[in-house]
Amino acid sequence: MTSKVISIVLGGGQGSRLAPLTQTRSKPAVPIAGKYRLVDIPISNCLHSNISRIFVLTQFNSASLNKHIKNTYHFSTFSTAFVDILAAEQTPTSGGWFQGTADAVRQSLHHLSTHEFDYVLILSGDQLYQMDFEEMIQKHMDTNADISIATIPVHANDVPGFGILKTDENNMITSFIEKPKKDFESWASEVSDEMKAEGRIYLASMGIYLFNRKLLFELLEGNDHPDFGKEIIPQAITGHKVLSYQYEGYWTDIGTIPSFFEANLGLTDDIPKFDLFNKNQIYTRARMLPPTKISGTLIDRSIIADGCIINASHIIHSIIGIRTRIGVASEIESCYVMGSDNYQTLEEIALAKENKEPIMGIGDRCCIKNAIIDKNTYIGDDVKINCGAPLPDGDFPMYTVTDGIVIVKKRAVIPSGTVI
Ligand code: ADQ
Ligand code: ADP
Repeated sequence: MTSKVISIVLGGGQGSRLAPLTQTRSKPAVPIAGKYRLVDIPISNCLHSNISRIFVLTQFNSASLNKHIKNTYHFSTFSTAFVDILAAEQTPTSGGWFQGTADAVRQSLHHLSTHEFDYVLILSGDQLYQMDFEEMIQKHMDTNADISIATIPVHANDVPGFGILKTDENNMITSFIEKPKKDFESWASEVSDEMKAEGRIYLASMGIYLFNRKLLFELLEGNDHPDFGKEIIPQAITGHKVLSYQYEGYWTDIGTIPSFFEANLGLTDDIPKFDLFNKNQIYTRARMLPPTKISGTLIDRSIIADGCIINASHIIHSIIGIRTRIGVASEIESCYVMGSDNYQTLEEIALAKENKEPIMGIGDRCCIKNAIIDKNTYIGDDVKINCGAPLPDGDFPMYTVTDGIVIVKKRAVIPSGTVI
């Protein structure tokens, strides 16, 4: 069944809501959970659902995304499996940037048409969830649907951020409205008692679509509608069987800095809503890193990736990414430290110290709270980040503040003694 499916991961527009993490890399390449990249989530869901022909659409192609995909997703020479990146490209018929989600798929159709498939599964690249797409595809086939949309009950507060829909008694979608801002009370749906008790009475589109091949081509060709949510889906409701495939597991958008930060730190909960520790593990690049070395550190509610050298005094409620180095007596609380791409040599460290320059990682006696520290940063000694009064939002050469969260930019150098 899944051998008839090709999957397309929408890897992101210009990624402005995740800036500055997307300043120098495409959104699918943004690191999460200390050792993965965003794109590993939808790809792993596909592979666990036996869907192994995957295109990742992205606005710009960064060296790191190519390198990550090339080093991670290897398949046998005799299989048809692939993970290919399609970056927005100039062709004689199109000018460049993808104008929206539907436009991104439209511009990529010619890459699909040489393959054999009956269904196209379209996924968002910035969501954290574990879902078995085989079940969705089975329901789609059983009900003879033209399109299926994965849906989830949401609270009234969340309605303005989603496509909201209503269904008939057979779960076929009868109406759809994209991101209604007000007067949406009449859009409430019949949901399970459990969802009702949580106040989740509106059915939202998860932005996960399964299309019959022929219909997808028909709906996209011959018009220039840019988005699925705004134009293609609302228009397709009339005249087609559009199934609502309802899901009630954990699912969250990680396309903004606050949601990205919260979802990462949520992984340190006793029983996280998104479980890294189950048999359907998230795939990522297998690196030959040494085990982490820790000395004199109290660690609580934290995840520490491979290859770190940690001498901090406290690490609380934090994620520490690969190859992170943290100096003595430093305190890290509610932080996502992404780590580094390489180690400095002992000679480089000695030279930097001689020149009174910070070395890669976090120095001695630092206090860092509520922060995301991007990769390959150099934070000196006695640096304080977000350890005083709440900070107003702003963008500075070495860091950005968004909703009170400080994001230290990739390769930033923060001199010793700096207070942010
Ligand atoms: P949004 O998530 O707000 O709503 P959108 O910004 O269109 O929709 O993004 C969907 C996915 O496509 C994201 O992964 C995004 O990064 C990616 N994307 C956006 N523009 C792109 C482009 N030009 N090229 C490539 N990828 C691009 C959508 C639906 C709603 C639904 C929510 C669920 O429109 O109806 O409720 O998803 O999150
Ligand atoms: P990311 O931070 O998303 O990993 P990069 O593209 O910076 O993105 O990193 C991928 C790899 O490319 C790393 O091994 C890094 O050392 C290398 N790299 C990144 N930028 C440069 C650069 N300007 N010069 C040399 N190597 C680089």
